Amino acid sequence: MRGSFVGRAALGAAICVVGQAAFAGTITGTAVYTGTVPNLKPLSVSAEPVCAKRHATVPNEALVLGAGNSMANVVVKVVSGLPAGKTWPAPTQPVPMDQVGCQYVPHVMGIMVGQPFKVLNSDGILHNVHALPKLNRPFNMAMPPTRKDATETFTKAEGMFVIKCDVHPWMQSYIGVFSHPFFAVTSADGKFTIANLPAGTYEIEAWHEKLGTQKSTVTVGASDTKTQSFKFAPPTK
Ligand SMILES: [Cu+2]
Repeated sequence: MRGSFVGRAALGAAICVVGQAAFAGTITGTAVYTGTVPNLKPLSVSAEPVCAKRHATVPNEALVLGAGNSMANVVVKVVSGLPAGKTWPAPTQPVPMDQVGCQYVPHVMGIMVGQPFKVLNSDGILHNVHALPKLNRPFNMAMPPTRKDATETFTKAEGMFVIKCDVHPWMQSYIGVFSHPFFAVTSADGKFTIANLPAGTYEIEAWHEKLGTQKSTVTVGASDTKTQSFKFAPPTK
């Protein structure tokens, strides 16, 4: 009988540990575009013969929509409400950004302070990766054809900033640097999920490169999933 009691106690402890991870708060939602869909012209890559062989143009990613006008490339992040003084270690797994057919892939990224940012050059041609942060140290890195990858890190949390190529002016991406892991970038389905939040009230912000930012306040309990969606449209004049 004693053995069985110990066994049950151990099982209870195990469930408790699993419970802490599995039942933390989650904020999920969708970013949707509600304005008139603009006719964005593709961008010519004819200035770069190697890329032009692959494709004459690349999509203009200023607004990337999915079914029902769900929005890709929206960054949703927690801006306040996290426990004061708590820190989160940076993942050792890099955030990659490739240069493919004279286009940055992905177009929008989030990364943690100290996490490796790995820039790849699948094109095998000269690119120049020019990051333009205001708080972090800007870098301007030539990637000749022989340089297949390069790694940088960012030392300070900072809102979204531009990375561009000085050789191919149509190449542009955006990255934000976070001191915590509570952020997400939407794919074309517009969906985001921020998981493992301690119970609390959070201010969250959704950002889009052309349509600005929106804020919302969401309260989650220790085992809650709350839905908060964002609608974007151009300002009416
Ligand atoms: Cu380039």
